Amino acid sequence: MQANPLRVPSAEAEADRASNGAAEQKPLAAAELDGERLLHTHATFSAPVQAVLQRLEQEFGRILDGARAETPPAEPIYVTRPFLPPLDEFTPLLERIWRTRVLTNGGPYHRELEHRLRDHLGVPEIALFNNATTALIVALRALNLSGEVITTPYSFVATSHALLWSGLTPVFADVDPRTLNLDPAAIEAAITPRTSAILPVHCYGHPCDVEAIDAIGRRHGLKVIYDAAHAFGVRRQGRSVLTYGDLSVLSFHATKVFNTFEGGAVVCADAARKDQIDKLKNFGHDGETCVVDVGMNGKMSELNAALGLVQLKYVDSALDCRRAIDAAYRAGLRGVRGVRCLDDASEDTANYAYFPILIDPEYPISRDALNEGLKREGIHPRRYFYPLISEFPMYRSLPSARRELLPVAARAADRVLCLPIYPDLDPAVVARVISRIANP
Ligand code: T4K
Repeated sequence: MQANPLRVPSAEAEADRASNGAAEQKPLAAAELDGERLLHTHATFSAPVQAVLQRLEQEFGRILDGARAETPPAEPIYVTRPFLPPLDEFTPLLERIWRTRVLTNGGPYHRELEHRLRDHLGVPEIALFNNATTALIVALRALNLSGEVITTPYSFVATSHALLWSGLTPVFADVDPRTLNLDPAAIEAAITPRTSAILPVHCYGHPCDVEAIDAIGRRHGLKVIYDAAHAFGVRRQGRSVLTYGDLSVLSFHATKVFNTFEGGAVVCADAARKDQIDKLKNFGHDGETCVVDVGMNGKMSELNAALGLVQLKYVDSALDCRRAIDAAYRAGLRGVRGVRCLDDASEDTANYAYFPILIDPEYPISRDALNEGLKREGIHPRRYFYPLISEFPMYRSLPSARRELLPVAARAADRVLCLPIYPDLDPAVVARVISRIANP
C-alpha cells in the first residue's frame, strides 16, 4: 500500500499551495487531457498531488500501450475510504477535551469549527449538526412547511425520509439527463396548490440549476431547501452553491469529502435564522427555563468538531487528489464504447465526491454484470442511486412514484455505477479499474 500522499507537514503543503497560486484552483478541463498523458498538467497541482499524478501516468502509459493491469488489489477496494489526518495532530485536541470535560452543547471546538467553516465555505451562517439527516429534518421544521414538497427520486433515501419524518408528502419529479439533478421544467409541472417547498439534491456534488430553481421558488412563493450532502466546497461561478435557496444541508459523514466521522450542517443567510435553527437542534430550548419549539437533539459533539478542525487543514489537498483521480478516469475511459462519464462541472468548482459512470446498451455486458465482475476482483463500486427512492415500498404508492413518470431517473438508476474515488486511492487500482472496464 502506497504512503498517503497527503501526509506532508502542513506548513510545507501550505507553502507549496501558495507558490502554485491561483492556477492550482483551476478545474482540469477535458481539453487538457489531450495527448493521453497527464504530465503536462502537473504544474497546476501541489507537490503531494503531483506524486499521485506521476504514478497515475506510469500506470496509464502501460494501459494505453495495450497492457492489462493483471495484479488484483491486495485488499478490497471500496467506493470510498474516509480521509483521516495524522493521529498525532488530533491527540492534543482530545487531551484538551479530557482536561476540560466540555464534551458537547456548543463547546469551544464547536464554535471554532462553525467560524472556520463559514470562512472556508464562503457562507454567511452555518449551524453544525450530528448528521445531515437530522439537519434536513430541522431545516424543514424551521421553514414551517406543510402539504407537498417536490423532490428527486434519484438520491439517497435520507432526502425523502426527512420529508416523511416531517409529516410532508414527497412529490417526485424527473431529473435532467445531463446532470441527474432535478429538471426545473419537471419541478414546475409538479406544482399544485398544496406545494410548499422544493427539496433538490446537488447529486454527486454537481450543482443543480440553482438559478432556475430559485426563480421557480420565488415565482410560486415556495421555499427551496437544497440537500447539499455531497456538495462541500462546491462553487458556481465563484459563489458557494450553498448560498442559493433558503437553506442548504451538508453531510460530514465518513463517506463524504470532508468528514467528522458523523456530522452535518445547515447553511443559512442570517443570524436570526441560525438562532432559530440552533434552538431547534437543542430541544427547542431558549435559555435554561424556556422551550419555544418542538426541537430535537441534533448537536455536534466536541469530539466531532475537534476532528473537523484538523480535517479542514487537509481538505484542499484531498480535493486536489480527487481531482487528479477524476481526470485519470475521464482520460482512461474516453472512447470506451457504451461507457459515459457525467459532464464535469465546467464553470463550477467541483469537489469530485463521486465518480459515476453510465453503462449504455452498446456496452458488451450489463451494468450489473460489470459490477459483479469488478467485485470478484476485490473492487467494490456502488450503484448510487439504485433503486430509485420512489421504488422503495413506503414510497411506491405515491401517485408521483410511477416509473413511467420518471423515465430519466429510472434509466440512470438502471445504468449507473460509482467507481472508487478517494484521496489516497492507489493509482494502480485506478489503472486496473479502467483496464477492466475497457476489457470486460
Ligand atoms: N442526503 C444525501 C443526498 C445523502 O447522500 C446522504 C447520505 C444524506 C442526505 C444523509 O447524510 P447523513 O445523515 O449520513 O450525514 C452511505 C452513507 O452512510 C450516507 O451518509 C451517504 N449519503 C450514502 C450515499 O452513502 P451506504 O450505506 O452506502 O454506506 P456504506 O457503509 O456502505 O459505506 C460505503 C463504503 O464506504 C463502504 O463499502 C466502505 C467505506 N466506508 C464506509 C464507512 C461508513 C469506510 O471505509 N469506512 C466507514 O466508516 O451509505
